[in-house]
Amino acid sequence: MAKDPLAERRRFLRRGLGAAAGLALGGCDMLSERESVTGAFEGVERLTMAAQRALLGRDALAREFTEAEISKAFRANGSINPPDAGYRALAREGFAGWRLAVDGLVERPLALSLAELRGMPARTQITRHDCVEGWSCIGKWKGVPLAMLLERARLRPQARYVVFHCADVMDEKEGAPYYESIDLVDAFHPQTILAYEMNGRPLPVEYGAPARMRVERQLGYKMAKYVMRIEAVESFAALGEGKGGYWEDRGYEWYAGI
Ligand SMILES: Nc1nc2c(c(=O)[nH]1)N[C@H]1C(S)=C(S)[C@@H](COP(=O)(O)O)O[C@H]1N2
Ligand SMILES: [Mo]
Repeated sequence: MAKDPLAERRRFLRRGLGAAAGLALGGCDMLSERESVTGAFEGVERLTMAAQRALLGRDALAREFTEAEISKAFRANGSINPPDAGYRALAREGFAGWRLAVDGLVERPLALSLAELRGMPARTQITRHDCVEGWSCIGKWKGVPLAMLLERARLRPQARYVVFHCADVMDEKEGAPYYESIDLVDAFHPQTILAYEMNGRPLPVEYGAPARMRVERQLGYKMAKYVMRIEAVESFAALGEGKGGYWEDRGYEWYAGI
């Protein structure tokens, strides 16, 4: 997966969801037939976004777990060590020079240091991460609710989506950076946080240092790692291939609700 993510994903797209069974995992669980089919994935396949939200409610919380249920080894997936020069330079300095931009359709653009983020009100949650490849891991995340960042920046009324721009360029030939987008329902969901701690420690590089999204009602690919910039937009049509995210541009559904 780490070596050639695109090839892995193409296999996934070709063969469908059931085919991921048999991957070797450390400390994480393959979703059981029952859970993966009825719990996570059929939700995406069978229900429309509107139907799912009508059934579950806009603010329904994802299940939270106990400390004892935290996976011994959380699988790292996708980019795990961005080679990009700018990112490497920030990482060498312990991200002292990193600034999170919050901009786009906002009244007051922000540029926040890690220390400033850590000084804001935080939420901690122990949740299960479900990847479309068919594995899941439970981890504890601490971070700033995205709602607080958006409130501080003051969204303009035209804003309809929030885009996460990441430091990792996925495909060197295409030069396509990882990005993702969510709508305002997910953006203001109480479990949607910009996490800077994992299992009680500063977020390690494999998992998206210095900060990554947790969007707990969505599949793993929505949870952007290495977030550099949060942009409020009216439409994501002008970004990438126009489908709202790196994997969406390669065939995944934009709405990955679980
Ligand atoms: N920037 C960035 N974010 C990313 C990815 C990535 O490759 N780059 N992979 C996504 C996918 S498919 C998954 S399953 C999760 C993996 O997060 P983890 O490494 O903490 O398991 O990150 C998501 N966010
Ligand atoms: Mo994933």
